[in-house]
Amino acid sequence: MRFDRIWLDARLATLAPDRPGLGAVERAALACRDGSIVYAGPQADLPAGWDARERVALDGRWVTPGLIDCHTHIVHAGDRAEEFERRLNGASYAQIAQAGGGILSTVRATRAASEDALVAQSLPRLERLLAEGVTSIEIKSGYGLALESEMRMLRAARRLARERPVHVETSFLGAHALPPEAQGDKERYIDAVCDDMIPQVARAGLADAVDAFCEGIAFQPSQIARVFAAARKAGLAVKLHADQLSNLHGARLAAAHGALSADHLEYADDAGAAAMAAARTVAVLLPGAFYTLRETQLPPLQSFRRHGVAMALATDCNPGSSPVTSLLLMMNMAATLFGLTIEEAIAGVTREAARALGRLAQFGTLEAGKRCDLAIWNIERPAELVYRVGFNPLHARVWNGQ
Ligand code: DI6
Ligand code: FE
Repeated sequence: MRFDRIWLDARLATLAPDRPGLGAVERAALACRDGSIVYAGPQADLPAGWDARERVALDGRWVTPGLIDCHTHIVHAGDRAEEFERRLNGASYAQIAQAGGGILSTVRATRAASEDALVAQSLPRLERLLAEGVTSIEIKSGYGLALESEMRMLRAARRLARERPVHVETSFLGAHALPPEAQGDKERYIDAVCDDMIPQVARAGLADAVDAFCEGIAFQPSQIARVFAAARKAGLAVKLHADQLSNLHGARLAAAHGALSADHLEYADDAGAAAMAAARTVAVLLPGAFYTLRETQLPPLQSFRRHGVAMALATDCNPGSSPVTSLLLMMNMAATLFGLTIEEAIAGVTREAARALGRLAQFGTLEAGKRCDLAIWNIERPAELVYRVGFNPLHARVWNGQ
């Protein structure tokens, strides 16, 4: 067999679902052809007579699947440092939102930015993620809140995939907040999201999924249900910002609509976890927002484990509640603040993040047939990826075999 490239003398954390723990293989080799993994396993078991155009000796380095950030708002304009100062002086996130700041201040900046400006402002954030071995990223709209500006955000997100070697999944988040011109009429704005925005975004091929924010400061479950029905009609998968600041039974709602994921979930309850397990909806934990908002309510981890809910981890990179561009830091926070194990933290940014995007068949593990997305690390043991704070041990990143 002739490979394009082979990495030799590696230690693999394959994350293969049929193997225990991280699916570790020592003294391993990994080979790729045409951008896909064609072999990942013991070096001694390589098919006889193999040959490769290029050989890379890894001297025992660990290889994980390329990291996946499955929940971000990295496309936006401006920042909210001033709001951060206000929160340090005692204002709450919800108070600032109700006073027309928060998400709406980013909406003003984003509406004023051209597509080029959005790409230019988002690239440095993307580059920080790539420098830590990220090979796939989900990007949401939600700071336009009108057809034209939402589409501009999604086009900017799609362009990032052409500007850098990374896979981008986009989510339309029109139901993120009520724009000022709606003058308080949430029902009418949701009409526009369902009847106008979702069909047009879908027709333009700009979104892979539809997301929404179910919260007192955003939209009610009945309004979210209408958004999800419109998404289904347009052939798009759904996901939900659920139970972040209060329990509106968003976890149950997401599960009832067969959502790929329900995200945040600090206020979700055991019944919500059970419903998610039955619907195979992934729990996406976002410790950056928990930390930034100084939340004290922990997501119901024991319920997720007991019911067998898959758990992913992401940055939620956004200018307000999670100005974070480090997935490694999220792994550390998820372990220290939420109590995730090392295996859960690593699976959460690889296999389970791919599952949360509905892409586990394409990437997220080191198995033959998957896209050859790798992160190669200068570490002695996998726990080091979670243990250090603010240290990046990436040796090399491989995307699509390159
Ligand atoms: N929850 C979040 O954490 C982000 N959006 C959401 O629905 C925050 C967005 C922001 O504050 O700009
Ligand atoms: Fe978010």
